Amino acid sequence: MTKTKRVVLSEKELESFRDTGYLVYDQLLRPERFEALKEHFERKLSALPPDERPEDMDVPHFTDPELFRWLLDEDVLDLVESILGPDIAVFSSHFFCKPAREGKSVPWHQDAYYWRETIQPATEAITVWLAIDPSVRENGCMHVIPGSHQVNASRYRDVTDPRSVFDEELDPGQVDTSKAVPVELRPNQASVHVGGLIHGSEANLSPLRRCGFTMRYIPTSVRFNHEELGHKHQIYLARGVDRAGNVYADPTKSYPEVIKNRGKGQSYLGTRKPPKSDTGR
Ligand SMILES: O=C(O)CCC(=O)C(=O)O
Repeated sequence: MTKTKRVVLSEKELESFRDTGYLVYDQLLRPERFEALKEHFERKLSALPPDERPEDMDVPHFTDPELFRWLLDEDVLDLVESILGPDIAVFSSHFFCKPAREGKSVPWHQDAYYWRETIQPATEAITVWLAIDPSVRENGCMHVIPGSHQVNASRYRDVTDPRSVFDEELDPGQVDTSKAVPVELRPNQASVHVGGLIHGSEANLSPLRRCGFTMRYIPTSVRFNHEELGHKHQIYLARGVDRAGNVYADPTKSYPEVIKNRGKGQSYLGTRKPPKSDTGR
């Protein structure tokens, strides 16, 4: 049995993460585990029904428990633990795969805005964005606005661009694009960003596919709205103990009814209540 390597971010790296709202991490998975994830993804992509977009492979873990091999990978959880502390839940996952030449864009947004009715406080969620393909400017890598999680931005509008993955975006007056930084990643490099960080990505018009696997986590002190949304979403205890009276699903089980209840495509969970102050930041 191979010994787990313990990933601990230095105090300097954590300080920079707290200031900027994101970081880049090298070689997240052991090479054989990364290869296994890639192969698993390629199989899923080949089996995708023709009327489903590869950018919209959201919450695949609800019907594919094998994905917990990576969502609960010890090295990934060590990285997450060094940011969130010892009590961690898997909140969500998503393959954002932009096909070559016709890949969709992701509008400027803060994840916490979309999740405001699902978890509270949503700003405490983090996303580990693991590059499956090279992710560079040319093929629509993610861009972030460093430090934007610390400023108040909560005005959104409907998206009209049919090539957009999401249907709501930050009002352009709230995004200082002159400060945007491209997050270019090699396969098996990952970025981590906080729920309040402003980020987005352009359409992929290049000949190179761009796929990332997002693994999303919360400290278990964050409250999941199981009462209202448990039929459309589930969370999973990953490490430590519950701190908020949450209900957790079983990672060995498949939950096809959850997918069915969400409906097709990028469905917002909840009733689109206006953001509370803690989610709009
Ligand atoms: O993959 C992208 O371009 C955007 C991903 C994203 O919005 C996210 O991980 O929250």
